[in-house]
Amino acid sequence: MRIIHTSDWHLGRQFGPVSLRADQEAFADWFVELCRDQRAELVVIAGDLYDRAIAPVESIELFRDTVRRLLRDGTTVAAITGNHDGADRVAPHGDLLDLSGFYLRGGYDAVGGVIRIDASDGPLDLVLLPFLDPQAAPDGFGEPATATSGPDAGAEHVDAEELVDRRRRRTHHSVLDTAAQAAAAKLTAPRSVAVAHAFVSGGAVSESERQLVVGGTGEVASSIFDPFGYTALGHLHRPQTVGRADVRYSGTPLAYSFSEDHEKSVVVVDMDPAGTTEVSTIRVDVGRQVCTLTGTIDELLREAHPEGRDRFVRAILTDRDTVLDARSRLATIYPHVVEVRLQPAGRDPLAATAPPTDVADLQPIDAARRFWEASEGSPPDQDIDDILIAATSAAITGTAS
Ligand SMILES: [Mn+2]
Repeated sequence: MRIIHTSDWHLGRQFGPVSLRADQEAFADWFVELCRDQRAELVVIAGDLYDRAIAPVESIELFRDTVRRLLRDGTTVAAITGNHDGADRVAPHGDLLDLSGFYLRGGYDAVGGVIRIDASDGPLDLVLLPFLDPQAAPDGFGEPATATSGPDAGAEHVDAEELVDRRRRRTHHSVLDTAAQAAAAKLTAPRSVAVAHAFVSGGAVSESERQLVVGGTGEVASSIFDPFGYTALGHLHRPQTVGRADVRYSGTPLAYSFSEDHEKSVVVVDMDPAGTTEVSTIRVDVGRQVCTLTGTIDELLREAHPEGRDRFVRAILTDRDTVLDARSRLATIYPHVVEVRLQPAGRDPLAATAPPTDVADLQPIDAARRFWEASEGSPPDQDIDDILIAATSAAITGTAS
């Protein structure tokens, strides 16, 4: 059977100030067409269906319409919620949707279950593991180092203090591991697929994701997925494998930040009746790519970079003098410029903030000179140095007014 794996559609997302609605609609059309051409039997969408917990109505309609078209073509569809989705709003009718061949799961409700798919070449066990917030777990779920942890625990009496302590010990790893192992114990088909939304250790983050991870998602070990034949992951926006070839992130279908200047793709998994897989990727050829252009404004306007005409552009201007109307001037050549950053040549913002190692021995005037050089790109000239000497000695003797 053929499975197509995608994730992180983030419907409703903006790129800076620009709506991505048209690009997301183009992707949906492209994707439905692809699944038809590829004769996919099962489509899995590994979370972050929407960009925010309360998604715009037009995004909900786009998602529904896309799933409906896939179902109409005879494809089974499975989707889980990610950390961006409001699970309670996205998946409350999951059990009803099962009847249509659309398996949608979110939150803790049905976690640990196995869905039997009867494919053309035999049965498949499907395990849906949505993003699980450890703080929202039911008591007794995913608590490490207790004999009673597990989805069926909770019958024994524990006092309030112990409950709080157990809650504190729960992690993303412990709740996901509990859910995955509960499902693994119920596998009976000769092959299985897990779908999860998590940050698996060893995965490569891009600039844009680091914030998200620090903000909410702890790491989980890839060994959680050992029991499953193929694991379709969502959360990281760059396509990649983690641990083994059959544990894989599809990445987003579109570039959602300037750090995503890599190719976007969906994953095609061919699985034989015994569960042996052959995995390949197909490049997504709709949507706007991104690029970062660096130079003075005159350079960027004069030596027009042809790749920038079509793409979302981040311009890093190295002019040492003030640049007026940079965005509108750049837009005459790069119509999709969405970010302009000033980074005057020779100045290194990172060097200016790196803490010196010998700070205890440093005299104030030396610290001032170093700071000047780090932020301006060259040592202070005589006039500036006089000012620095006056300022630092005044600060020491307390004569500053
Ligand atoms: Mn995401």
